[in-house]
Amino acid sequence: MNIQWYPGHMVKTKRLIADSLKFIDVVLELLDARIPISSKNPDVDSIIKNKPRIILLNKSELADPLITKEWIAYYKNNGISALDIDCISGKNINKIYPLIKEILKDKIERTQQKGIIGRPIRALVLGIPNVGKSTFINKIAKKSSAQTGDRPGVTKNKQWIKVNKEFELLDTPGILWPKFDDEKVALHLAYVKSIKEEILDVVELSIKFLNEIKQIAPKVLEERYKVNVIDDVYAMLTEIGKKRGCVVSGGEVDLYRTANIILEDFRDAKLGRISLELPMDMMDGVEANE
Ligand SMILES: Nc1nc2c(ncn2[C@@H]2O[C@H](COP(=O)(O)OP(=O)(O)O)[C@@H](O)[C@H]2O)c(=O)[nH]1
Ligand SMILES: [Mg+2]
Repeated sequence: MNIQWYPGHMVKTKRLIADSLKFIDVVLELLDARIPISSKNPDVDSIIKNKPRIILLNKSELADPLITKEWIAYYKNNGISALDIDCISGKNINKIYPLIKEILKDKIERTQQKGIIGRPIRALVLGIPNVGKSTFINKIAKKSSAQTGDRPGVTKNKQWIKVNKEFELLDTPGILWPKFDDEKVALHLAYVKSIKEEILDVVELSIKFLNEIKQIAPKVLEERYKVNVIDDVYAMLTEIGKKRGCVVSGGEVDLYRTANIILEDFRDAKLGRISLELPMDMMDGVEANE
């Protein structure tokens, strides 16, 4: 599988983020709770340097809650503040500001000692496309002020969105391009739809997906699709297609339609809450998952 995506954008993005950093006190780094490794841009640490940062594991209502807990503990053990959130129910969104105040406690005190009052804390939201940056900004600001969708936008003049009297967000989130030299990373990004689908073969993608799920949660496939989990994943895909009535005239199975059903089922958590990456995988990179 050969995936080329967003060529050349990273340089521009890095510059935009670097420009914004001088105006902000804290970075909110959004990751996808199902794939915290693949949804993280490895350059982010060098881009934000030593700016205080909070990791937000978004879409956590789609991820395995026990594994998400492990991730939060993992970050904590590594001295990184992290919260699991979701922008649908708003879980933990109200814990973000108190956490920021805690992290910036010393800085806030110093500012007050200097006699500077009324200066809001300002945050920058960062993350890869589709991780939920715009939705998050809308949710935390409780209004539809940021535009949702995949369109990477660039604003010339900085605009701030008020969350409360003391806390503002830059209205333009920083878009980080995911890195996927590693096929596994590319696949995981495609499963959660953070890579545009049209550049991938959906049938091939679903085969890889079934292969992975077969190993981590075989029961899920048996229960949802009423098929036997077998070594021949292509045969399994065909069987799922038959069971789902994805049959074209002549009795042939429409694999394309079947593949889309399976991937959409995963994305909507109809296969249950599945996390594809564990803190344990950090030891040897995501390859350890295999
Ligand atoms: N299930 C779920 N979907 C979310 C959540 N947050 C955002 N989304 C969806 O993810 C998609 C991408 O969101 P968007 O805010 O446009 O991502 P952006 O590209 O990072 O700005 C949209 O369909 C959102 O509705 C979440 O917590 N849970
Ligand atoms: Mg957006």
